[in-house]
Amino acid sequence: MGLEQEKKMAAIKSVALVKNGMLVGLGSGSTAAFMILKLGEEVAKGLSIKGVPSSDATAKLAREVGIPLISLEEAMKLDINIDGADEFDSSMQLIKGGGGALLREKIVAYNSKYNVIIADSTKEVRRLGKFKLPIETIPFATKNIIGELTEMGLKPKLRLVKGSPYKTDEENLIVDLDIFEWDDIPNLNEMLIRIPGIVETGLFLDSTDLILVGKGDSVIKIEK
Ligand code: DER
Repeated sequence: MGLEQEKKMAAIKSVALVKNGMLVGLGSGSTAAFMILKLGEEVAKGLSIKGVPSSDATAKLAREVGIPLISLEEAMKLDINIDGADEFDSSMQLIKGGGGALLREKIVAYNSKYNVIIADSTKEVRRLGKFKLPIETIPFATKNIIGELTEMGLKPKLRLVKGSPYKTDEENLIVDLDIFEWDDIPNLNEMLIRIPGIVETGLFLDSTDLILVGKGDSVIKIEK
């Protein structure tokens, strides 16, 4: 099966976990988009849920398929959150943020009782960091942050789109880091978060309850 099919199978499997009356976190990215399309079909057949989108792009797609949306503050606590990932390892640690939505994604995940990741088989890695780690930075501090992280050997690169700095839904800037040589990931995360101006990192540590991975023509379950 191709990667698109793997994404789709994992997405469809995740929707089976969504029950009537649930408040659902809606992730961002191409795999999450398959989940939203399937969820829209179920809503059209009578599934009664409310969704909290983790990005403006996800909110747009969810509206197009008829998923009723509420704000995070209206929901307060979500029953389930379904999102994609850029990488995951055997201890279910993730790198996310390839789509630039890491801040709201992490906020939604934090406020969810149960977190499900859906992915194709290329996302499973033995060691995090082949995918560059995105961090979200306040523009006022971005240049200084890049300077400091350069000195630390993290090879920071400001994310550009068509030659201009990529702007997140919160109007912040994304910097991508090379962390492959870094052994102590939790320590790296703590250190990054302490730097003023770094709003959040794409390291999602100990926040995932279930990973559904499309592999060939089946879906593998990885859980705590
Ligand atoms: O930004 C993210 O973390 C998204 O979930 C995304 O990068 C996942 O990638 P996908 O488009 O392959 O699902």
